Amino acid sequence: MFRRKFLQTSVLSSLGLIINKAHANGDAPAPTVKGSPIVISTWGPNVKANAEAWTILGKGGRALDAVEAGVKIPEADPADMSVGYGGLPDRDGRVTLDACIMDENGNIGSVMCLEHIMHPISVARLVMEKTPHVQLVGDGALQFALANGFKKENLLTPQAEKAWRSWLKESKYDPMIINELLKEKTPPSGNEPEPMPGLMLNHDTIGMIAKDVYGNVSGACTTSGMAYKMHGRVGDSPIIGAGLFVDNEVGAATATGVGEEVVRICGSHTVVELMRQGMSPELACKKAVERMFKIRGNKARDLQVGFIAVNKKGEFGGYAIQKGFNYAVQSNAGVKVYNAKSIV
Ligand code: SD4
Repeated sequence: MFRRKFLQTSVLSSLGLIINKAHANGDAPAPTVKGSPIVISTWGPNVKANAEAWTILGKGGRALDAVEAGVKIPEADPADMSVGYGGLPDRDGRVTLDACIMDENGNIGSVMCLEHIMHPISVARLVMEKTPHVQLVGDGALQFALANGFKKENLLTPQAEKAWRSWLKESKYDPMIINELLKEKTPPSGNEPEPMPGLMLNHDTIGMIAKDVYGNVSGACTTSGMAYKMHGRVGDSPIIGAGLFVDNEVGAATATGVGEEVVRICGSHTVVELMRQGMSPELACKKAVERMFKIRGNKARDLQVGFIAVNKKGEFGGYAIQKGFNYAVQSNAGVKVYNAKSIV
């Protein structure tokens, strides 16, 4: 009896200590919506994707189904030039897509460098559910998609082709490229985030994490990757642990921005593990960003990476290297776009 009580007390007090430490580091506790499902996506304009996810979550549906349905919205949207159909191509003019998905049971699936398929997230889910593998790339991923009834389509829109042709004139790869076309993109009315500085506009990957009414957490991440990348380049987005990570005991995290930097620190896994140690979602995201600076020094200063995270209590937060990163949240409390704090 005494031993059990002692163990309980010491576990609780060490938890308390960790939480106090987190707050001492200047992190404000995130708002909580207890018992409510919640969905969070990178970038303000993804309120539309959240709304689709909410049609499932709000009716008591599974987080996994919600995140898949949600990210299919930007995948099919030709105006979203960083995801799916309409995504900016690689330097050879090929639209190559990356996506991954993870559920509450640790099931995972991903596709990398997949061409001609509008919904890579659904192919990733099939990899998870129908194969003995967790990742398929390039032609193998395409063959798998076609064998499972997906349609082969041209994903290069005239607008994306025009942008690529004008980039070809100088052919200078810059992960922080200021793309005139993306600059014109407008956020949906009624939920306008602060204007996003042009610098950040090549980073529009959707990472979506959700907790359903049962308290289960899942996530999805999908992108056309960095514009004008080398053919075959894969970033963080389809890599479990980098672009996305879910642990149903703790919560979930996802990333956007220069994928090379996220992969280097196993970003989303790092955020989830920091939450496991007792940090709030925002502080965990901040510590992951700080780790990038520790490793990369000033090289990280000119790049953009943003993380978002949610824990099992439904607390959420985000943090980025640069100003201008925002994220969209939907729960029973409503729809809101938050501007993330940043290190620079
Ligand atoms: C990548 N993280 O491929 C992605 C890029 C991104 O909008 O966020 N683009 O590195």
